[in-house]
Amino acid sequence: MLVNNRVPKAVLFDVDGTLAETERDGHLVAFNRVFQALGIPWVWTDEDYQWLLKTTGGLERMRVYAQHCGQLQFLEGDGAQRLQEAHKLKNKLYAELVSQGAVKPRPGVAAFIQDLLQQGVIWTVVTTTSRANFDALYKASLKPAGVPPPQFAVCGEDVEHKKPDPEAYLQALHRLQLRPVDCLAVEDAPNGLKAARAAGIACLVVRSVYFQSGPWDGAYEVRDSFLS
Ligand code: XBP
Repeated sequence: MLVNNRVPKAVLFDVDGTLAETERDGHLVAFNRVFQALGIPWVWTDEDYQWLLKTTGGLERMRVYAQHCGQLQFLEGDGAQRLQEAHKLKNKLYAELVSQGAVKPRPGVAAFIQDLLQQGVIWTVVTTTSRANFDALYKASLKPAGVPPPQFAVCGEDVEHKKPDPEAYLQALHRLQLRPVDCLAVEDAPNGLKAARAAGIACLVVRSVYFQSGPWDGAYEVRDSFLS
């Protein structure tokens, strides 16, 4: 993949929706199971979740939903603690789903990354999901599909501000000791695109199920698949 006629030195991949349809096949399923298990009176539909994905971070997403429904008891005291427990349990269930094979890499992603490595390009992960989620996905889904390990993974715990803030990308650039112009980001969602662009990095968008329509302003290229 050329960016401005040059092979980039590093390609920085988002995880959720980009490497795999983790939101549809993992996180959303786990959220709804946890709500039922903990007696939280919420059932998120695909349509709800599409809107909720505008908020990055699982805990932040639940808080936005509580606010949206006017269920302010979940925003402080015992209620807030319940949401924190729900979030921990969601990630545990997510890891279980992933280890059971529920989340497959997106078609062509392994070959795309292998091809980069053959050209001497570094691949890294820049996500604001929890580290345990990426580790579970790598072990159970990406590695068995032939995806070599990334040089490193910047994850949600490493940053103060999640995407669309550029912090995760800036941290990756610092660790790589590379300039933005030497890198390419790969994202599936407007928030990720914004984060990459705010860090000055060109961004390839590979649209995922919940992000069929942009806005994709500033994208280097927008595709539907790693195969095209
Ligand atoms: C991905 C997310 C995450 C996951 C859930 O962010 O939005 O919130 O849906 O992960 P990014 P957690 O696009 O930066 O990878 O529950 O661990 O937050």
